[in-house]
Formats: sequence, C-alpha cells, structure tokens
Amino acid sequence: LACSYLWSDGKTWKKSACRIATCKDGKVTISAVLCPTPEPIVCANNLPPVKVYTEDGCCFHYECQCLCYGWGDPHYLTFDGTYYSFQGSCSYWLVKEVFPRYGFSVMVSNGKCTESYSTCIQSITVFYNQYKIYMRQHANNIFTNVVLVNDKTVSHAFQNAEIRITTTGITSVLLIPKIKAKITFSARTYSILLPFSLFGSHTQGQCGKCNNNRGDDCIVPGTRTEHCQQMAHEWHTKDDYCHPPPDPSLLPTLPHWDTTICDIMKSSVFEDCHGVVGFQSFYTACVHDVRSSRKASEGCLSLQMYALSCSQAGVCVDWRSSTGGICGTHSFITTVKNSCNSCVFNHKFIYSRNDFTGMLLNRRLEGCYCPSGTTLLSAYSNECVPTCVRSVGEVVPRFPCEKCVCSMRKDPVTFLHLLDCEPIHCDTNCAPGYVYQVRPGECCGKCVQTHCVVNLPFITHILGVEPPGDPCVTYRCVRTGSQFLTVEARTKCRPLTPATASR
Ligand SMILES: [Ca+2]
Repeated sequence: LACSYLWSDGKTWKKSACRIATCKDGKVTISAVLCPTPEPIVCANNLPPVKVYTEDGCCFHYECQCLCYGWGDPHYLTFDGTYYSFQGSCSYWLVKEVFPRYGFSVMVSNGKCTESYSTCIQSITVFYNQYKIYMRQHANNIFTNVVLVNDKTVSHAFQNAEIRITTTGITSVLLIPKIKAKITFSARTYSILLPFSLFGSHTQGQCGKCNNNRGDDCIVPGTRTEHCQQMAHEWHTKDDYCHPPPDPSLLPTLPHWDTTICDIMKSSVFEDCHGVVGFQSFYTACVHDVRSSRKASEGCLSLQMYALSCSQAGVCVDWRSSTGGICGTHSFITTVKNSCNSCVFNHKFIYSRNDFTGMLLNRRLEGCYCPSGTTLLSAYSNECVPTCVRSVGEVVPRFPCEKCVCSMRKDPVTFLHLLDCEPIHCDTNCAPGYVYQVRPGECCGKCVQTHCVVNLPFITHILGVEPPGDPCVTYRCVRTGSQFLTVEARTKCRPLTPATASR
C-alpha cells in the first residue's frame, strides 16, 4: 500500500524508540534516529566523563562528574579535583546551592581526633528538602556507622520515596534518585557525587564550584582572593563560633617517619589505575598523615580514598592485602558473616529494578558481599541465603531442621523472592513402650521400643507391672535383637488328689 494515500510525501513519524519512518515517493523507509556526534571532553578532576543519554535513550553526550572527597587529617579534593588540607575543627558547608533549586546541601563536622592532636572528620549531615540525614561513626569495639534521618536512628536498609540508605558493611551510602546524588560515609571519610547536568556551576562551599575549572575552587566568598585554607574557614556554619585554624606554614615541621605504606599507591598494585586517576594528592595526604601521627596505619585512609577514586573511574583495586595487615582485611566488620571481597558488585543494588538501578551499576564499592549464588536474607539482615530464583512454592533445601519455601513475598530492596523458612516440627509423642530418642545428625529422632507391650482386652500394659486378671498367667519380656517379645506363661497346677487335699 502506497503510504502517500495516508500521508503527505516526506512525512516522518517515530516508528520505535530510536527509529524513524519516512513516507517518500509512496514508500515507507525506516531509518535510525540521527544523533549529533558526541563531543569528547576532558575533565579537570581527571575522572573519565560519563555518557548521559537523552530521555528517549537514543543519543548521548559526555559529561564530567562532580565528585568531592574528604578524608583523614582532613584532606579535600574539590569537585574539580583541587587538593588541599585544612585543620579547622568546626562545622562547615561542603556543598550549598548557589541559589535554592533542589533543597540540597551538605555539612561536615570536624573535631579533635581521639588519639592524636590532629583534626578528624566526625560526621556529615545531608539536607534534602524536609530530610536531615546525619551520619557519624560509632566506635564500640567494632566500627559501625550510625545514620539518623530527622533525628531518628534508622537501619542500614532505609528507603522511602525520596531517599535510600544502605551499607556495604564498610561504607554507608545515601542515594537521592531525583537529583541523582550519591553520598558515602565511612570511618573519617566521605564522598559526594552529583551529576554535572543538574549541579554544574551550581555548587559552592568547601567542595568548590563544580564547573570543570580548578581556577575558581578556592576563591574566598566575597573577595577575589584565592587561598584554599582561608576559603575553607569562611564556610563555617554561622551558628558555630569558630576560630580559624593556625596557618599551616607556622605548624612544626613533621618528623621523618617510615612512609613505605604510601608507596603502595605508586606500586604495581595500583598499576591499572595509574593511567586513569593520578595518585599525587592521595600520596601527599598519606605521607602527611603517617608523619603527623607517627603511625603507618594512618595512611590507610589515603589508600582507601585513592582506591575509591579508581573505582569511580571503573578500575577496581584489591589493595588491602598488600599492606601486610596494617590496613586490615575488613577485620573490623565482625558482624557480617559472609565473605568479604573488595571488588565485587553489591548485589543489593544490582538486582533492584527501580530508580536506584542505574546509579550504582559499574560503580564498585569496597564492602562485604554475599558469595555468588546467594543473597542477603533480607535488606535488614546480615545473613546470606541461596538466591530464590526458583518458582514460587518450591521447597529449597537449606538446613535439616528447617523447611524453606520460595515465597510470594519480595524483598523491598532487591525485589527478589524471599525464602520463607520455618523449623520442622518433630513429633515426640511415642506409643506406650516406646521412647523418643534423638538421632545425631538428623533433625527428628525416632520412637524406639524399650518395653514390651501387652494388649489385653480393654487395657494395654507395659511389662513390668503384673497384669490383672488370671493370677495363673504371667508375662515375660524377651528381647531378641531390637524386638521385644512378650512371652505368656501359664502356671500349671498339679491336679488335686484326696491325699494332698486332706492335708
Ligand atoms: Ca571549579
């Protein structure tokens, strides 16, 4: 059928997602949507640009990522990659919007470290519309992160329509899908990832203006002075009386100390990352922290942040084992039973089919993960169970004394079917003469006969008790193998004779 009966010549319409139909000379031709050639860009923060697709998913352009870090004896990397250290111990704005648009801001609180005279990151607070999300570390033998939403402690699997909080076992992760924001917090470190499309040139604070230009990252508000420490101090929160930290040039020079641990960044361990993310800022921070604390372990945070930066750029580095135990192998997470690998995807995110799905794909976070083929029992649990990829109602073998069925219920986070498990009830009631005996290695025991059973009319007797009735009949219990047999014995009386009778 000639399409010109229906449409004018040259008429185009959308055929499918990325295909266009054209009616030309009576014939319909289908062609792909023409996309402009994406301009390659180089990002000031050395992170690889990301592809950002149009709403229909047909075309993309490249965009830089706004990623700001803080760690250790506070070291900062601004959104555009400017590195500075700052020893102020007040509360400061890391991110504020240039003018109110999304209701988003982030505050950090620094204070004296418990073990040294340096300053430590103590907590961060994220404000988003009506939400105040406060994250701090709680050290009580094991280090855990405490997260409060609007002053109420929440579990590490919190989700509502606007925010989502989860953990990898090491790092707490806050996601705000609507503005594509991802904030992580772990022991004395944080990272803030924002999309350039929404926040480009729209941020201010200690993380600087994210505009792919390092030149304006440290401009002191209201002046044209460019001095990172001074700028950082100016962002202290107004309700906090705050002295500027001492001029770093007046601080005593740091002692010489063995900083070999920092050299791991330069070594083949991080080889795959060297061409993607430079180590210099992290290395400088590492040497500073090790020397000022005189502890090699203080370099761990800088290594961790370099690894995080690498992972953000798509390179996964399994570095902890190279530190000779100094930076641990997640030994501080003793509550999570499953195996810890530093370089696997977080299944909790991967299987989610919701707003969060796209946000963490290809983003690897160090943490504790369930071994492959298993998943967390629930988003609120630390227990890994076999993935319920079977059909609903199917019995899934697990433990001998438990019956697990693939249920209709779904995990609100992973959207996987959940296993419904209940203990198997053992019937311990035994017939007379039998005793319930537990069998090692098996869930339920068995009734084992221990006595003879005599069934007389109207009554059942366990042997040992003289059965009533005929006094001339006795029963004996004879055991042959595992069987108990009742043997009936009848007392035979000698016939009475006159001689005996007269006695
Ligand atoms: Ca900038």
